[in-house]
Amino acid sequence: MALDVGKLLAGSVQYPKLPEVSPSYGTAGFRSTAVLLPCTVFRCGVLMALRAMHTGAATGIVITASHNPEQDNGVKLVEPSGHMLSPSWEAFADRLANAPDDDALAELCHELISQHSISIGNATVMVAHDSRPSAVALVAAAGDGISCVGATAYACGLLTTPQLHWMVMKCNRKLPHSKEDYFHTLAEAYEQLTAGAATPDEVIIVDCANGVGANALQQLQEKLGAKLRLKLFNTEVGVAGKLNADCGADFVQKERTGPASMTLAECSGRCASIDGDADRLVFFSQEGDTLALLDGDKIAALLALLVQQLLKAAGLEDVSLGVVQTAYANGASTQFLQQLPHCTVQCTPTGVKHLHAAAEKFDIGIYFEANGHGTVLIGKPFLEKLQKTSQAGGEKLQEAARQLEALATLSNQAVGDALSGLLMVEAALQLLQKDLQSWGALYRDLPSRQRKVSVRDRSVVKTADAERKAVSPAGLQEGLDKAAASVKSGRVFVRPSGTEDVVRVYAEAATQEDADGLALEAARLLHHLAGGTGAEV
Ligand code: NG1
Ligand code: ZN
Repeated sequence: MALDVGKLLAGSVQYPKLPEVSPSYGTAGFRSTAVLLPCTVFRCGVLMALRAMHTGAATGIVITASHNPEQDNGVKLVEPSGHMLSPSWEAFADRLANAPDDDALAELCHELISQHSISIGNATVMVAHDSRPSAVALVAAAGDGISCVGATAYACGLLTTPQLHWMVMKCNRKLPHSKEDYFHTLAEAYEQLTAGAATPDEVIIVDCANGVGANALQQLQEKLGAKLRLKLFNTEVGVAGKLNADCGADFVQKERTGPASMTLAECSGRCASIDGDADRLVFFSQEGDTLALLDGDKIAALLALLVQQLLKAAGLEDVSLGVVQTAYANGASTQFLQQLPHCTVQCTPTGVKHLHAAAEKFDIGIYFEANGHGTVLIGKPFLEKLQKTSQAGGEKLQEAARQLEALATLSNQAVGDALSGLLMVEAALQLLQKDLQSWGALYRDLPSRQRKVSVRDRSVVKTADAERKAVSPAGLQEGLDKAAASVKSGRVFVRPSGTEDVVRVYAEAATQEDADGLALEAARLLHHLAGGTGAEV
């Protein structure tokens, strides 16, 4: 069938492109103030419908701006595999979002259809949203985009981002994929993985960022029963002004403090914090004046130990195990992981699409960003090997193989997932017999400092070597090298953000004072060489 241009134009005219808005597909899709988004989201609906027709499988859209403030919104695009939109389509997503008018949009659709020989026909796009008030209008915009090219929008309602990714993946594998199936699968896998270990006495305190994760964790708790007890904080979902406000994983990780609404006593328990769409997770515990933070790096280290223990018990030490990080990983975590036997450590650019792709190359790939976004990927060839072990080996071997299988089910194979991560961490603590203190003591973080620097045009900053080196503007890297060499264990890099109009600076050193000084020097170099506006944000 051919594209019904009349229908496309009739839809498109309701979502005019504002000339002053130039959307850009960033680190994780499009994101901006919600009022500027209807046109972009409508066009994403069109794109994902065509992607579904091209692949012959369901795709997905999540309306969310994650940890950003409530007035922002955004759109995350989901492949039939459950992963994020294929990078090969990102440039096209940009062009589509920036088409100046309806005719230009129709022309681009024709170009995409002919370039990929897409046959217009039945297709499904699954659409979910987080708890932002702007979701209603944007879900409608996505639905209109999907239907005006002849596909069906399947409204999945209020979900966490990873839940929708999981549902798309399972749907296309023709496996049970309802919201209920998600909770059931996670709870059952957790039970299998921890069978035989003592149920923890401690209640896990979870800061839910006043976001959709609060609802999801409540449902998960119902399935878990007495196996794991959660006490939820910041659960005011949909209450104006509350989402991510002084709480949530991003706040805790960046501010190094517990959520404002929680008392010191509450923060001194076994605490976890998730973000507004529940794809990031960090743990923390107040110890006197300081907050012990167990971030994505620490989670990766803990899960690497768990995987190694299970592999050893199953007699499967010859498998390839990789841990994938970004340049933001604390240098102490990289060192810790590098000294683990049979473990390869790799660094990729920021953004889970890069980490995920690298992790997939290992039999078992663990990936985490320092901010707590990540998962454990366990590939099919490995699972097949495992099944043979289960059948052939003795009782102990079989038990470990079953646990590895349970871990493969528990870890979200589509994308980083705070709920799945929470259960993986709890299982790991039980099976490795650790508490938050001994987990935290695996290694000591090097002091670090992050800054955001406002420049006239952040695209003048270009990087290489997984963002660890600045190749432009000229002289910047030389300046950074000189500054880093002047302090003990100094490391510093800068990169343009993919979600905000800033250049990010990361510095670490043996002392906090030196890390702060290094970050300040990098900001000074940026002002000087990249046209800083003087604003430090
Ligand atoms: P940008 O703004 O490109 O640094 C941030 C996070 C990413 C990722 C994305 C998507 C940092 C330093 N960067 O990207 O890790 O989570 O947002 O949400 O945390
Ligand atoms: Zn998020």
